[in-house]
Amino acid sequence: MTSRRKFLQLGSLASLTPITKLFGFDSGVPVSKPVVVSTWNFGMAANVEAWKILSTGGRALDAVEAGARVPEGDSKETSVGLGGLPDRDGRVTLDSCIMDEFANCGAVACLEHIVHPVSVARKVMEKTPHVLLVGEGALDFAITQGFKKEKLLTEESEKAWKEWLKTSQYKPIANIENHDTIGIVALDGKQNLSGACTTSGMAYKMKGRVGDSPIIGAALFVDNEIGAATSTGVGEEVIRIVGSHLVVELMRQGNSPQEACEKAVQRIVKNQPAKSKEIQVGFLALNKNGEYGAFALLKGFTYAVYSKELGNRLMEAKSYY
Ligand code: SD4
Repeated sequence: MTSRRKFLQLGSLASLTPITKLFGFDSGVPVSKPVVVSTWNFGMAANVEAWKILSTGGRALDAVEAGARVPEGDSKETSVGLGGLPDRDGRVTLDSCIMDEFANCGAVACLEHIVHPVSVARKVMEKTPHVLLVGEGALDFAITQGFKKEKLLTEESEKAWKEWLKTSQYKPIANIENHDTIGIVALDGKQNLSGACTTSGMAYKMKGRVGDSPIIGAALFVDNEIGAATSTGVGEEVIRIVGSHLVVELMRQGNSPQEACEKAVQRIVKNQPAKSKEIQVGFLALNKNGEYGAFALLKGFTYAVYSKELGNRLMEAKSYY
């Protein structure tokens, strides 16, 4: 499979820290643990931070959080964290979740003013009896945990929003900046899986709109016996099929990560044949053996893989259309 994929870019070589060899294969290419995969081009930079943790024996949970924080803190990324495009009222509202190898999970939705929602999601997981906090409650909780309130709307994003207001038409455009979410899943040296997902959601969405990204089972699911999956694209379509959970369950039934992602995408096509031609949804999955796969509705879905053998590579997923 890998040989048929287009390698878009070769990144730096992985650290040579001794790592137990495993037997993951992507159609012939062995992938040892640890390994991290993440969505879109910015997955390359996210993987570099995640790899620093994974290659020195760290935990997948710490790696995925560190990776997700990269685009969150980058004001030039207009679809995640700081600099994210706002809702139709000009508010930047963030959705994020995280899940570990014990099925612990935490999430925040419609969170404003905090640059790193993934870290707030982790605090929800670790410090509260709950899984999901939203809006004002999530913000109040973040403040109690020491997060600083900041302005997330940058000059550029405000300008783009004001331009959008001239027509005020909500029409997500496939593969461009109004819907790139980072989903990141990793398998660490102890063969434990974790994942995280973070986004500013669909640009110019309705006030209060929450997508798939903070919904455990939709944009992220981890089952440490089987594998982990994450999604990107039009969240409503992912929620309708509980996409990432579906991908993991398909892997449980014996499908490879690639087959599982393809079957989940086919489910969207079956449900919404006409609409599915015009929107983007992509799934990315990693199994317990370090085998990965990705598939999207439309062409153009990229993802980054980092392992000792491969280094950091940007790949283009195959697509249904
Ligand atoms: C959402 N799934 O809010 C997110 C957006 C996204 O790539 O993934 N964009 O629906």
